[in-house]
Amino acid sequence: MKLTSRSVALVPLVATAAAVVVGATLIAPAPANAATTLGAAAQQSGRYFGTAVAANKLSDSTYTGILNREFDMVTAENEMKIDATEPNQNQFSYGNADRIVNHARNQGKRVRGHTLAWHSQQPGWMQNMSGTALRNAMLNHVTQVATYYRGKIYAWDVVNEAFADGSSGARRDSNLQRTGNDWIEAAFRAARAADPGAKLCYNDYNTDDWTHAKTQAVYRMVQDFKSRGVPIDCVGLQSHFNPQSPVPSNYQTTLQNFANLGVDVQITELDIEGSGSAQASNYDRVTRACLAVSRCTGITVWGIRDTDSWRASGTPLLFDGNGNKKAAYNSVLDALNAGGPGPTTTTTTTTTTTTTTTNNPGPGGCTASVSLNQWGEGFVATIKVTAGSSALRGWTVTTTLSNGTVTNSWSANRSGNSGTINWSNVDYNGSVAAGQSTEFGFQGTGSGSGLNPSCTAS
Ligand code: 9MR
Repeated sequence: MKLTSRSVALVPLVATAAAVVVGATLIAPAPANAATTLGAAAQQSGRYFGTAVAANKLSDSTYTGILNREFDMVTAENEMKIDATEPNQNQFSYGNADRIVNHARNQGKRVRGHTLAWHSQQPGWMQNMSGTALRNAMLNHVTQVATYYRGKIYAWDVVNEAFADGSSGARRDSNLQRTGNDWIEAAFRAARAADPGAKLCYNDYNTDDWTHAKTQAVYRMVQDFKSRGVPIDCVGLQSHFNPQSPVPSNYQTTLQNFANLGVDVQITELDIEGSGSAQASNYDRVTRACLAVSRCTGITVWGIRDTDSWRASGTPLLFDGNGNKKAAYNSVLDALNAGGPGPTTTTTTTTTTTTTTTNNPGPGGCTASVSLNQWGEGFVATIKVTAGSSALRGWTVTTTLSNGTVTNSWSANRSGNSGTINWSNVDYNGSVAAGQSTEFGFQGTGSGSGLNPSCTAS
């Protein structure tokens, strides 16, 4: 092509401009106050940077060294799953989960709970259940575990991976799904009742590309929950990426669209297979996408070193097997240091109502109060028993259930399932020091209003 005099004249100008930009990039000093760890860098915009942790690695000093230094949010990789926390029905086991939670909290880190209801990693007894028995067992599990950790969890993955892959946009078939399409919202309601302070998330994978049927289906569910007042606070995008499932070009759009529904968005299990600058650039894109969405509140990577990964052969993490920082680490740190609008601070709203009745024939008396989470067809009630001016050796609580039926209860003996019900302590919660409290709970069908608990000390 013959150059016109005009295009010739432009060439030096463009070249000069490019040289200035390159020169500026090369000499630009690092910001004097750039943070030097992932957690500190994320905190500059009010976000967190977390990792999955395995309890059996807490004795590895390289592992804990990086964990303690770099991350300010922790997810138990397997230890809070149903098979770990309720290996036998109604026998709860928190040893390994507690090891992780205590380690995190002792180090001033927060915890994401993963996960309360899932088709996978169910204990054998649950795999063999169906129908109402399974629904009740699932709700009991949600209630018990969320109650046990009440006050210690920043966000719960209440339900994990409930949608099918592919183009159907349907729910995933599972024993839980076969208990009825409302199992997800029932789980969220039970979680809210058990831990009103935790953010409640729906978590899934292959929900990163805005055009995918699965993404759209999850979006519609969250939209529906928000419109009907089902308690949901956040959506977790697992974001496991590899050459077959790369970071989509519309990833930020997906994050923003979920956020626009009025929920927080969290990247919950990030890993990106690859190496070198290609991997680093993908990590940069994901980090910047979160920073660009004000309600993207944080990022969690699914492990610390490549050798800790569930996909170790894909070297998908930020540290190599020796614990050295990879190029991907530097790109994430730099992106976090570049900042972004802080996440919106949101407060969790709850549908809990509380009434208190006092009755004190015992030595120092006791009080009982009810925290009730009621939805259309059922409820979960948590009763708090508080000792008066002297210690309790035992207690009895009387409730009135005029228009409902108890289907399941925990941490108390009970006399019946409707009408006037007497509840008494079990062996481990009868002794309550003066002024201290213990709790029991139950779920039921129908209405839980008017329970009017009264407490008698013994
Ligand atoms: O990383 C977890 C691995 O150790 C387990 O063997 C596996 C079993 O299902 O679960 C892995 O974690 C998964 C997470 O709980 C949910 N999203 C997918 C994760 C990777 O499989």
